[in-house]
Amino acid sequence: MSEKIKLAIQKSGRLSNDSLKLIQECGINVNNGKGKLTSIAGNFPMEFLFLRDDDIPGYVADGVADLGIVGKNVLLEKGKNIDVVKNLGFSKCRLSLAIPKEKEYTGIKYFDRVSIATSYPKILQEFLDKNNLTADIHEISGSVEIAPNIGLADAICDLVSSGSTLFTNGLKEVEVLMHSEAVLVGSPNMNAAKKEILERLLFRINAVQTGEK
Ligand code: PRT
Ligand code: ZN
Repeated sequence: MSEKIKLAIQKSGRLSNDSLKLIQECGINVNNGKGKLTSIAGNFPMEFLFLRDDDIPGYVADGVADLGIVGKNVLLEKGKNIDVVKNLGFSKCRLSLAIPKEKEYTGIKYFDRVSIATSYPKILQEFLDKNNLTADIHEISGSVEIAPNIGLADAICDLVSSGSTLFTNGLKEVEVLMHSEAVLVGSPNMNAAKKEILERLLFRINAVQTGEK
């Protein structure tokens, strides 16, 4: 049987449509019918795995998938030793600290000895350490913006794109920890045949991106 490269993409969420669109623009047929967890491209040596985005870095690190499309934010948070093969330029956002809008922001020392709610404890802890700050991190998996209003935390660290969620919840963005976008990640342990398929894929992605400029 000829070699296929396995690409993990988000099953449903903010990355899904643009990931599928990119693959289709590369001329690769992908069938992601409802409920499907895997599928095979008819016209390119590629197999798809449809997963939760949080699981993608681990699957690529373990070699279950050869490639994945995931937000840089999730990649850094999971801390897996895999390569960013290409920045994809969609799903742009930033990971930021935000505080209640009526508070006066005095600079980064504001965050010393406060409590911060986040779904990104690792990236936040690294930021605090780098700035010699001690804070109490509350890890929560969703609806982080509600935390200050219900008295769970003094501040939040979450993804922001338009800023309207912060605004609606009476918060203001005061520090940016990182800028993020979707990235193509790859296992460092691909065999020669898979590397050759990756080169063909990258050639097509580059052509798509050049065409969009
Ligand atoms: O189910 P699964 O685990 O696969 O998906 P998920 O719910 O964990 O992730 P999903 O689909 O919400 O987001 C996937 C990726 O999209 C993220 O990891 C980011 O890389 C990227 N992305 C880009 C965003 C946003 N923009 C974004 N705005 N992810 C989340 N948000 C949320 C943010 O958390 C906040 O609640 O949108 C809200 C803020 O948006 P604005 O426009 O009001 O500022
Ligand atoms: Zn997720």
